Amino acid sequence: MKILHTADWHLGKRLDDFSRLEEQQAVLQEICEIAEREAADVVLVAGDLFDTFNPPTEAVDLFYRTLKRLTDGGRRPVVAIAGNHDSPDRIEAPDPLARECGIIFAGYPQTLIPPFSLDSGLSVLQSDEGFLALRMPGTEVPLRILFTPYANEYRLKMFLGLGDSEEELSTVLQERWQKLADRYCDRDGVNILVSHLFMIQKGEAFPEEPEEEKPILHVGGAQALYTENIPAQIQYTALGHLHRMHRVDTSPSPSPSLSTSPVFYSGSPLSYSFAEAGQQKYVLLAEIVPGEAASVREIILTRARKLSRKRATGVDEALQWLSENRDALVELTIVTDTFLTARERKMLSAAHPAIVTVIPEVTHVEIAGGSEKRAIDLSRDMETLFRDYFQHVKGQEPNNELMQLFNEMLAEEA
Ligand SMILES: [Mn+2]
Repeated sequence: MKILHTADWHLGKRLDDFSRLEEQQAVLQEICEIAEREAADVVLVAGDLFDTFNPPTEAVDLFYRTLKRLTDGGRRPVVAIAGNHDSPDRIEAPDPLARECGIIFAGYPQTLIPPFSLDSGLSVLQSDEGFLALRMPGTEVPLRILFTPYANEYRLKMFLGLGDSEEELSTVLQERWQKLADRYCDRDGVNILVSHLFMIQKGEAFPEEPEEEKPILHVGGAQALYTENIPAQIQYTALGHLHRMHRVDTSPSPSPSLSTSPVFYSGSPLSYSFAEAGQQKYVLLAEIVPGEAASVREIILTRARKLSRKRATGVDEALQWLSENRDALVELTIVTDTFLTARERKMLSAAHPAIVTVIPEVTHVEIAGGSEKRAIDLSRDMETLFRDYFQHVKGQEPNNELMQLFNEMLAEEA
């Protein structure tokens, strides 16, 4: 059985003033082509489908068209769960219609998928809160999916019937998963877990989260979930949330039957912040047969733009680099001994279509002290800064007439 694992599409997300819609269209088309080329049997989208609770129309449009194409006329089921950026109700709203196409949405950890079957041969064999068993056309092997969409700690504990209990979330989720696995996951089928959570291998350091993903730490920081919480029956764990593709663990629960049971974040299909600059993006293809270890292939995505962080010394070096990297979205730091002039800023933006941010890193050459550099203290008042600047550029103090003029302009500006 071939399982295509992707996550963190964040449809509708922009980078400051720059729309990413065209890139999102291109990279989702790429994912569709991969599913078709590899003849994937099922597609998992592990949360953060949209970037906001109320995504723009064009993002919603792209989302449904992509899922519809992925289903291949109802033959290839798509299972999509909510992440912390998604509205669980919105995700589940089109469910009755989506099921007709072979798309299964889960917004909550306690979501119960009603059993159904399609003419294509796809059917939901069994269903429980946070669990479903699927039969795909052309195979007798059932696919069992434990699913846990994102929920904050409070909602998760309410669902698990814990109220305000102090009990560790990891312990109670483990018990919940184990109960489902013991009830439904034997060696006659393929057994997987899909979730949008912050999970690490016990004893490992916390990986860096993208800035905007920080809030979820309350499910992961004090209340870390560990790969050892995953039941031994599970052959593959498909995670969403962290935007860097990586294997969290190879063999979390030593199982007598499985030599390995990989746990992966697929990562996002596009770099969404400059913290992800230079990252390669992927989808994952897990191939699994009952009772055996999954093998996982990392497939590179190529159609989104690169995010580049460049630190240049001086405007000339920056211009040179920009001309050689025209396809990237750029965060540019310029080390300069004075402020950037309006003309220089103009030259920079004329040299490249997608400079998202320019950060001048101003050093200052003391005329008297020779070539020694020091940073300018920007907290000083405007008049002092101007005197300093004038002194630097002209090598002399501004006269009183000039200072008067400057103060007049400053007053008018205020
Ligand atoms: Mn997330």
